[in-house]
Amino acid sequence: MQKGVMRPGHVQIRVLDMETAVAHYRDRLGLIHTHTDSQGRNYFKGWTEIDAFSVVLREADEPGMDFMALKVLDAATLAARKQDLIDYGCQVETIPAGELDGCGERVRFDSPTGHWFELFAEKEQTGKWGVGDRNPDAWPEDLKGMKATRFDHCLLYGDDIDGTVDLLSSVLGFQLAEQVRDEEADLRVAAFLTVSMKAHDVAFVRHEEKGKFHHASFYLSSWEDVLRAADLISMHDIALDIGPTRHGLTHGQTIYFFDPSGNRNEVFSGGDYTYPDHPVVTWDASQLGKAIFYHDRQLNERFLGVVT
Ligand code: M3P
Ligand code: FE
Repeated sequence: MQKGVMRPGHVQIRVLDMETAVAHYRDRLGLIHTHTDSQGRNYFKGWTEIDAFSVVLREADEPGMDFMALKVLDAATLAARKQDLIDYGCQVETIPAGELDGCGERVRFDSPTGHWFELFAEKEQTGKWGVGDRNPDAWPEDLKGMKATRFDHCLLYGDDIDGTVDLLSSVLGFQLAEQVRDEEADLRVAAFLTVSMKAHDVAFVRHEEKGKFHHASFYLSSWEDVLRAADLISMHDIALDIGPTRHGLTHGQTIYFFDPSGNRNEVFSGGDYTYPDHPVVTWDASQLGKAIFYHDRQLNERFLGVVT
């Protein structure tokens, strides 16, 4: 059921060295670097995004994800969902407007997998970068690197994925679009959740440790652009994880690599769509190789094991 949660809004990622991280996200992924705040955090957006920012980098001693935020319809929805989260039993904290430059009040809450999420209703809108919304041209000519269009989703690793699926679906209106099930163990191994027509806005894989970050993913316009991203990864000796290939899950065309701090990034194109009446798509754990890498059909230790 719709609960007024629209879409992913931002992700705050920890990096070990800010200078090399800014160069990676700006010049290689091709995000627009919007500014640096008074705490030294750096803000970015994909060129098609209307809000002021969607990625925040914070310098820290360990890589990983601080939180992922979801944008809700309006202030009344934010207040209603805040109360629902408290009633559900989450730890809920209100972060005042302006703590992130240009962002309104945020409602931060924890989850059974140990990840921190946020809801917010308001953020400064700066429009699609370089084209605006009045007679917009097809694309800006001066994009860099992989020309990432938007922050699309995060994939997170944690122990109680059934608990987090229940929280996000019952309180925030997420729909389970795809999953991996181990029928022998009667266990859900992975869950792909959406609040939109996208195959996933956030996804979870079962893992013994709480609160782990597998990747942040950015949408590209075409398979051709994914292949071009692969060329750039070689040109600049970026640490490659896997790809270019296709996922069985969600059917996206993808490549994975690491930022200079060891956080995994994905760029992808295509993929399935989901309407509210669509049945859950299930992959059997016995087919996990094909579910993750549709071409290789083989699991890769680094892809499954390396998280920040
Ligand atoms: C994706 C995607 C795993 C599957 C990942 C799939 C880690 O990242 O965007 O569809 O099992
Ligand atoms: Fe992904």
